Amino acid sequence: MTVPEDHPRHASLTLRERLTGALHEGILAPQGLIAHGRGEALDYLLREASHDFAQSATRHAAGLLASARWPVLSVNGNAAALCPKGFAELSAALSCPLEVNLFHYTPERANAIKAHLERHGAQNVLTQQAGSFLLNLSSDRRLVHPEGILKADVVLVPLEDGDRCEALKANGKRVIAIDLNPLSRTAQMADVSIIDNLVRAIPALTAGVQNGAKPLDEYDNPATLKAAEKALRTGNFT
Ligand code: PTJ
Repeated sequence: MTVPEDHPRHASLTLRERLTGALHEGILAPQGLIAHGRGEALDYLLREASHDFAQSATRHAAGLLASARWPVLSVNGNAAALCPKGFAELSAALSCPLEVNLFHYTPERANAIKAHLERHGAQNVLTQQAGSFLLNLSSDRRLVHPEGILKADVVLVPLEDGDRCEALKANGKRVIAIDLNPLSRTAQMADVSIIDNLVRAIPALTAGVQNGAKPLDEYDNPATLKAAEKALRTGNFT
């Protein structure tokens, strides 16, 4: 459906349309709708805004990505459905690959996501390559590409909850997570956790990279997580 421009929840309803469309195109896992609902609820509590704790994490993350030896942007079904052009632009700004990495993996869906990203301008999209595995991980997120996640020193992990962040760290990588839930395992384990909606965080990262962002001299991720949790629990954003 076309969401009326003057609807008070236009932006949110448009994202829902993007996701349901992506489900029908074989890009989104059905479970992705449940994940999105959780994110929507948290974003509602954050008043759908990027707060100080998100902005400083984003600045630091942009600096880390820009100064990385081999940055890689991991993309799952939700990320591809919500923000395909944004990922293409961030990948171009960093001259780095996007890599499709899925929890609910099928080769058909990985290829559909790659084609979707390319339709939105992405130039360098990797999928898993036979025989390449991330160690210490038993889910299908272990399937990687040797010129992508396997070789990366810094990996951007958007919107997932679970086992992979720990495995990436055990494999010596720095992890930047984007997750609206500061209590998720991924957010807790990452080096930098951007507690913000992916659709705001990705363009902000691109702007940071284009404006020559450098890593902050001092950055405290546990403090970021604490500030975000406090804001969510109290509704106080000062
Ligand atoms: O495409 P696949 O097969 O790799 O599957 C992707 C999903 C998202 C289904 C899978 O990774 C999953 O089940 O994730 P979870 O465990 O539901 O975790 C998703 C996390 O992302 C939760 O902490 C949500 O709060 C958060 N989240 C949801 N929407 C957004 C978000 N964070 C940032 N921006 C969003 N738009």
